[in-house]
Amino acid sequence: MLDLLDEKYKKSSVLVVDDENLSLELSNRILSPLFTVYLATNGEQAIEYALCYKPDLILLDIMMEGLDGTDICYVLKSKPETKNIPVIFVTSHYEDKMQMKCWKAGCVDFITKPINHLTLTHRVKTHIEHKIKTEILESLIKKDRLTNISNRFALDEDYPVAINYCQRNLAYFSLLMIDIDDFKLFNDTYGHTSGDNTLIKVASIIKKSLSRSTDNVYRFGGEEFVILLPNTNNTGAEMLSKKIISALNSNRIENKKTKIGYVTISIGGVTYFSKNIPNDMVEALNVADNALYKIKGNGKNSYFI
Ligand code: GH3
Ligand code: MG
Ligand code: MG
Ligand code: MG
Repeated sequence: MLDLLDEKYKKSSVLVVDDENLSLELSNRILSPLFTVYLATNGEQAIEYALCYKPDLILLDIMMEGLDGTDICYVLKSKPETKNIPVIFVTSHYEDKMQMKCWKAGCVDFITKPINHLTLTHRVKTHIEHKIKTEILESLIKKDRLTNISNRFALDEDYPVAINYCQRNLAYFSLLMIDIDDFKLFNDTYGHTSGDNTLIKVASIIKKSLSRSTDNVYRFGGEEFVILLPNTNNTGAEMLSKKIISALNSNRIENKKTKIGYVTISIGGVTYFSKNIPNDMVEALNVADNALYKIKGNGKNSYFI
């Protein structure tokens, strides 16, 4: 994790927003030896640059023509792309009423003008480090350690987001449950470490078969995976199932004690239309699991949706 922190820290950037060129130049001189620095002189430019460059921190002047600092902060905090970027207000106006307005707008800190070189450097460093650590931790808790794909925690988080769009718009939604066939036999034949390596391979084959950015695969449990497919009807879900099964079959990972002789998977799925998509994921999982059960009893290496 420390390596990752180091790497991200070296690439971090700061957006400085101030309508006075002298202040901008001073901050730029202090920060540019350490970070990539973007400079904006008004609110519109600040929002545009924040959306475009996704800086790791924003230093925001309060008193400006047009949109002032707190207005800008409210806009940034309302957009999903910029809401997690920490904002530090840089100001000479520090009375309580103004301070409260800034905290309410969502800032993480203040720096007073005239700017002190050491305070600016260390406040910025501290907040950037904190932001990067939070991002790393957030991504780690959502990843399965073995296969490096999303885990069940991520599935719980992503399901409501995935179905929301489809429920509101007249869109289909499909969910697939994948289970490796005769995997206990594989472990018994080749050992647990080979089993782990096969899980990694299967996860990667499934992931590579997904073509849309909104499709995602999760490790659900031991040798079980779940795929969420927003905007996908029954035909689409069947096409993808076929694609994954044939991708795995063409890899011919040996599982010699089975009838077919290599590792296969079975897929059970469910498709819903718009308002019919259940808010409770367990409902969809149960239907997919029942479909999977049918395939297991029907010779495996196939799908049923
Ligand atoms: P079926 O075709 O009916 O799915 O049979 P199966 O043997 O795959 O199913 P079962 O549920 O009986 O066994 C699943 C096996 O998956 C049990 C366990 O040995 C293996 N397994 C689960 N998680 C892991 C893991 O993280 N690593 C390894 N190597 N094996 C695992
Ligand atoms: Mg100003
Ligand atoms: Mg299983
Ligand atoms: Mg199995």
